[in-house]
Parts: sequence; C-alpha cells; structure tokens
Amino acid sequence: VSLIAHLDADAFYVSVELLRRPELRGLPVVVAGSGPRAVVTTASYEARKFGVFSATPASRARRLCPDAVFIPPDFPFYREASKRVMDILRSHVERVEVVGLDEAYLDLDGLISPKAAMRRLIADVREQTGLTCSVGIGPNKLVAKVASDAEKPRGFVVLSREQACERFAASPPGLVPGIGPKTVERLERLGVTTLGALAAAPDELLAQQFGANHGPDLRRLARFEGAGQLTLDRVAVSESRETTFDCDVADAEELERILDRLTARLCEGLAKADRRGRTIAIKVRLDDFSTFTRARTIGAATNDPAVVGEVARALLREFGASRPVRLLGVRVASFDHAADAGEVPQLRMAV
Ligand code: TTP
Ligand code: MG
Repeated sequence: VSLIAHLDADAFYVSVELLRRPELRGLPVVVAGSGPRAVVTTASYEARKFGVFSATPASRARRLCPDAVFIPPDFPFYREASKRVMDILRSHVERVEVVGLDEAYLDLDGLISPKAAMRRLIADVREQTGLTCSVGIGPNKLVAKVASDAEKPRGFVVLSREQACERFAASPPGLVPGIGPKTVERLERLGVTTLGALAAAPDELLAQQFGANHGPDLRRLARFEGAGQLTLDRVAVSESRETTFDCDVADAEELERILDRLTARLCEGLAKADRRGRTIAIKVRLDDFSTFTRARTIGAATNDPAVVGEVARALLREFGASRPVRLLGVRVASFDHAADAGEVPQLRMAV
C-alpha cells in the first residue's frame, strides 16, 4: 500500500509578506494588485472572516474590509520563499513532486514512522522559514490533497480512503479536484449534490449523463479512488550518505572530519551515476534523538567534493550542535535534468 502526503502552505503570499512586516501579524492583510481589474491573490485568515478570498475583486475586498492592509504582489520574493520551502522538503523526503509555489506531494512509502517524519518536516519548515503549512496524508494523491485542505491553517489530517469517503460524504462534489464547476452544475440538476450521493449513484445514470468513461470516473473520484498507486513523477531526486556513531561525538572538528568522509563517498557515487545537484543538505541527530536537517541551494549543480564539503561544513557550523551527535548525514538534491534524461517518465495521475 502506498502512502502519500500533500503539503500546502497557509495563506502563502500573505505569510511570506508577514516575514518582512511582522507588525502586521494578526491583522486582515490582502495581497492584491491595484489596477481596476485587480483581484486578491491571497487574503490572511483574518481578512477571510470578512468574506475576502483569493480571486475576490480588489475593489470588492476594499468594500468588504476597509481596514485591511493591501500589499502589492512581489512574485520574485514569493518564488524565493517557495524555493526555500521545497529545498527543505527535498532534504527530508527523497521523492517530492512540486505542483505549485506552495504545494507538493511527498512519497512517504518505506518510512518507518511517516507521521512523525511529516511533523518533523513541518517543524523544520516553520523553524527555518517562519512559514506554516497544512498536511494531509492518505493512500493516494486524492485523499492527501483533500485532507490537507480540511483543517487549514496548520492542519494535520490523516485519512484512509474509507475515512475520507465517510468524512466528506455530505460535502459538495466540487470538493474533489477533478470534479469541475460544469460537472457540479450538471450533477446538481440530476439531484446529486453530495459526494456520498455521487459515490452511490447508479452506473447507468452516470454513464448515460456523462459518457461510458467519464461517468464511472466521476464515481471513482467520489470514492477517493486514486488512479494507480505510484504516481509521483520525479524519480531519484537526491542521494545521501549517513552514519550512526557507536559512541556519540561532541567534538566539532571530529564531526567535520566525518562529514568530509561522508561527502567524499557521496560525491564518488554521484560521479559514477553522472549526477549533479544544486541543493546540499546535512542531517544531524543528537543524543536525545532530536533530528535536524539544514539545506542550501547553490547556483550550479555539482558533484565536486570540495564544493559539497564546503557547504556541508558551513551548514554544520551554522547549526552548532548543542549536544553530542548520534548520527550525521549529507545529501545532494535538485539534480540537473541532463543527468535524468534517460529515465522513463512516469504517468501523472489526473488530479
Ligand atoms: P493556495 O494554496 O490556494 O492559497 P493560500 O496559500 O493563499 O491559502 P491556504 O492554502 O491557506 O488556503 O494558493 C497559494 C498561492 O497562490 C496564494 O498564496 C496566492 C496564489 N493564488 C493566486 O494568486 N490566485 C488564486 O486564485 C489562488 C487560489 C492562489
Ligand atoms: Mg496554500
């Protein structure tokens, strides 16, 4: 059985703006352009209470919430923040599919305690970027995506497929990605206004109304049946080496020497596979089992041990372990695509 997480940052553009304008925290804040046709890109949760959401015309937002602070969008700034978040995800989980500036799917297959791993990841994102996220975990992308949205902000929802069916049975069909507004309208005319009703609708009716393929597809979506299991489309996005010590190590110089050896082995492996990456990360587990990762993305992809080693040592020094270290690791991620060109692309699920 596969296990997939969907992570989505909370009120992303606004949250990124608040990093440089913390005095606005707790206030209704709206990121919107200023032209006559401008729409709201993001509203803070405080502003949403006034009925202001993404895609609300800016002029209407000003009427609904005259006290809101309006900020013009700064896309390069949001892209930069997005990159930092995604680098952290890649430093925790090998298989990440980024699907937007503020959202990604993560393949949790094979992790021993996936929920704990996701909690650590969220804490790491919070600590390193100041941003909060919501996470959904489920057996496929569909469940994970809907679950991540179910308890925003700062949601953490884990559901089996059956639990998702039960929980959202009374929700409108449009809740599920892939069931668009036109379909929702047609379903409404048939008297099908909930996911539960759609899941139970007779095959003949759906096939007759929506076609022999699309009809049953709709019902599968309403049952949260994801098409296929392994659907993440980026394979082998990172490689790492790590070691757990027989005796915990407190000496900073010794830690750097060990890190250098791990880096040499890692880069040797990368060179053999002709892989280069732009993100360099370290992993440190302290003697109390608390685990940290630190990552940095450099300008050009590399597998040069001198370059990787320098960044890894800097990350380790900046981290400044407060207790003896139990495990140390180094990872290179964000491979350049030239090296991956030979890989077979995998099908994306229609979500
Ligand atoms: P979302 O994740 O849909 O929204 P959000 O992060 O602002 O709020 P939350 O997830 O907590 O509900 O979109 C991410 C960013 O994409 C959002 O901050 C701004 C941008 N965006 C638009 O520019 N226009 C839109 O209509 C939407 C939905 C998003
Ligand atoms: Mg979001």
